[in-house]
Amino acid sequence: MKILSSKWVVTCDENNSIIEDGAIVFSDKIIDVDTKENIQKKYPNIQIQEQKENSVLMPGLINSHVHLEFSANSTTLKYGNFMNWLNSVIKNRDTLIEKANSKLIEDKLKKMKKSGTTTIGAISSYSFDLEPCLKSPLNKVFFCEVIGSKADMVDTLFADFKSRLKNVKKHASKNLIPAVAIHSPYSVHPFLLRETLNIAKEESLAVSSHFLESPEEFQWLHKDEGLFIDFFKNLLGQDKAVTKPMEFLNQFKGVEKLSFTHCVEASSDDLKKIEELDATINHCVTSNRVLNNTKLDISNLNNINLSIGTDGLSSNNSLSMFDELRNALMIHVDENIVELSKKLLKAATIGGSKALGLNKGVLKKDADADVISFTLPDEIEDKNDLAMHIILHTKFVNKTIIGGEDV
Ligand code: MCF
Ligand code: FE
Repeated sequence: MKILSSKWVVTCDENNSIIEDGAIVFSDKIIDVDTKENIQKKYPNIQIQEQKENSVLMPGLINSHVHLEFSANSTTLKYGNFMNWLNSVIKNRDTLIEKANSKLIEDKLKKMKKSGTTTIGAISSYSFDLEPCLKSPLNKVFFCEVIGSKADMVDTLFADFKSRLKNVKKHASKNLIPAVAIHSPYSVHPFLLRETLNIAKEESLAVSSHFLESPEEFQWLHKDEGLFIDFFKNLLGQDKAVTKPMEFLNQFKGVEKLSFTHCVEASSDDLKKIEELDATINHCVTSNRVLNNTKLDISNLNNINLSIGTDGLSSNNSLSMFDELRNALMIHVDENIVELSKKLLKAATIGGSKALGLNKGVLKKDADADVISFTLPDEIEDKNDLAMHIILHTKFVNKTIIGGEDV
């Protein structure tokens, strides 16, 4: 059992409680959270490790959507328009994937840890990121991706998906959890969609899918029109979308741990359905800005759970969650910055935990003890501004605890 105390303990619980001069007691799970004074009285024989002046303790950040295999990209891919990006991915994919060797991915994972991330939802297209993930102390929900809309390819693609999933299952542990990623409604054949979802439902695996990320995708899925026409005709000999958005969403009924990434072009009916499915929206604000110049209307999500993902370096210049949170603060200009900051910190912790089906992201009795500690540059005038200052000023953490262990 260990005790840490800090000037500020940000719990990220349902009441957004912040404890000034607080402390946490934990082993692999959180045992108690209270003021330092009360903790001292309750556990008089345990030494308290005091954090520095102006320190913050909070749950480790959860990056619910990242493509590590695309980590070699910095200046190669085209931004500004989704079709240009997609064509540039197709052109450069092989070179980029080859460049992203285990060493490079290991290095990115270390940087993610240093910038406050303790858990990732890793979207894996080929399992080339499995080895570095296994070496990293971060918690990984490892999503094996299925992609392919051509009917004559589905058997091969399904077999390949099953063999990747089987291999990930061999390495499953407390901090590596196998899961299923559906690439998107436009790129996955109905057979693959049904069969992979059946596996996920039978085995209670978390599922995540990209959904309605660009205006081009919207036009193609709803009307078989727009810039996707040429792409599908030339590359795949297809003239119609394989699944309509609502048909697609309906397939996910019965999936327990479910998230949809982007959703910037989702209709109000789609959003209603996402809420009914009790699914999360993975919000990737930087990716949406650089690929399409679109943004999710976060004021219009009703009770849909929100989580934050950086997406990959294929659509971001950073895998740091604090960088991503700062971008979100700057992009959502219509929101009150103080309230938005609170909402974003919750999305980056407890929101991500729900998306991935975990028991983390909150400093509360019985939650997993995944904790970060860092210091603010100066004293806080108003406690209500704490979340905002955390987002504005934090780049790196001083301490990372995962499952109760210093890592
Ligand atoms: O989320 C972004 C943009 N939307 C879709 N896909 C990806 C993103 N970043 C990487 N990808 C990957 C995806 O997993 O791109 C590949 C897929 O394997 C090719 S998309 C034709
Ligand atoms: Fe993505």
